[in-house]
Amino acid sequence: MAKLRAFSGIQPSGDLHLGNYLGAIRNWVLEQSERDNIYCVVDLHAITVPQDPEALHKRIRDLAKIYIACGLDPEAVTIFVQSHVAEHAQLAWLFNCLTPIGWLNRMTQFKEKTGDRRDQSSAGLFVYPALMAADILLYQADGVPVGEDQKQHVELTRDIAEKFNREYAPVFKVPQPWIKEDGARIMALDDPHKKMSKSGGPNNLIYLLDTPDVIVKRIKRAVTDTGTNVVFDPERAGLYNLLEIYLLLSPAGTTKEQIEQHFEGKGYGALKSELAELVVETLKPIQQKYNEISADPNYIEEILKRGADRIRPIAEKTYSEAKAAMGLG
Ligand code: ATP
Ligand code: LTN
Repeated sequence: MAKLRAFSGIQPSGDLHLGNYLGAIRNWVLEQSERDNIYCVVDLHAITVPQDPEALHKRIRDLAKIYIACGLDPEAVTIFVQSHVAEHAQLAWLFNCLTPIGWLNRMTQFKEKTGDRRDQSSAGLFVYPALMAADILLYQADGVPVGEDQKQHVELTRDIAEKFNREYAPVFKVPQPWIKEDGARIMALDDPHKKMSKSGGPNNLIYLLDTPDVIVKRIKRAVTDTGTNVVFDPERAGLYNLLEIYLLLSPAGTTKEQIEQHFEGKGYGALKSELAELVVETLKPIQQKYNEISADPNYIEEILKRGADRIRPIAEKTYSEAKAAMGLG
C-alpha cells in the first residue's frame, strides 16, 4: 500500500524552541519511515512581517539544518525552501481570489498577531492562510503534522480545497490535520496559561540550541504553584506542563502513573532538576549534529537544491491542473 503523504513547514522567523520540537518536528521524525514526507522552510511566510534580508537568508539555512539535526533523514525525506518552487506563490494567488474575506477575518492567529495595529500590518499577513493552503494542496498531501495552534489554518485549507473542487474541477486532495494529543500545546515557562512561543520573551521558552546552564536556569524559574505532590493535574497548569514535557522526553511506553510513582514524596525541586537533565540530554545530540552539519556550508545548499528539484514536478502538475480548471492561460 502506498504511504500517506505528510506536508508541514516552519517559518524561518526566529530560533526554534522546545514547543516547536515537541509539537511538530519530533513527530515528523518519529513517523518518517511510515510516511512519504515533504518538509518545507516557509520563507515566503516569514516576509509577512519585516525581515532583515541577510539575517533571513541565514535563518533559512539554519532552520533546514535544525530539521536534519533533530533526526529527519535527508535521503528519505524531502526538505526544501518554499521560495525555490515558484508554484507556491502562483497557486496562492488563485486561492486569494477564491477565498472570501470573511473566512480570513475569522483566523484567530491574525487577530492575535496584529491586535490594534491591524491597519499597519501587511496584506500578506492577512492572506497568509491562502499561501499555507497552497503549500499543502500543491503536493496533494494526506495530512499536516502541526501543533494545535495551526488547526484552524488546516481547516481553512480543507475549505479552500473543497470550494475549488466544487466550483471548478476535483483537482485537490482534502488533507487532514495530524495533531497529537500530547505535546500539541507546550505552555510558556513563565506563564503556563500562554503557549510557549518565539514571540513570548526569553523567559517563556527553551531554545533547541540553548546551553545546559540556560536550560537549568529557565526550568528552575518555571512558574508552578504552592503545592508539593507531583501529579498530572491539569488544574495546576505550570506543574502539568513540566510533567508533560517530562513524559514526552521519557523513553517510549513510559506512563503518567510511572512518573507520578517516581516522584512520590520528592516535590517540585526534584522534578525540576530531573527535567532539566532530561532536556539537556535530549538536546545534546541535536546540538552536536547541528554543529557537524554547519562545518560544511555546501552540504545544506545541496540538500535544499535536491529537495526542490525532486518535488517541483508535483507542484507543476497540480498548478497547471488548477490553472486549466479556472480557464487561465
Ligand atoms: P510565533 O511565536 O511567531 O507564533 P511559534 O513559536 O508559534 O512562532 P511557529 O513557527 O508558528 O512557532 O510554529 C512551528 C510549528 O511548531 C507549528 O507546527 C506549530 O503548531 C508548532 N508549535 C509552535 N508553538 C508550539 C507550542 N507551544 N506547543 C506545541 N507546538 C507548537
Ligand atoms: N502557518 C504555519 C507555518 C506553515 C505551515 C505551512 C505549516 C506555513 N505553511 C504548511 C504546515 C503546512 C505556522 O505559522 N506555524
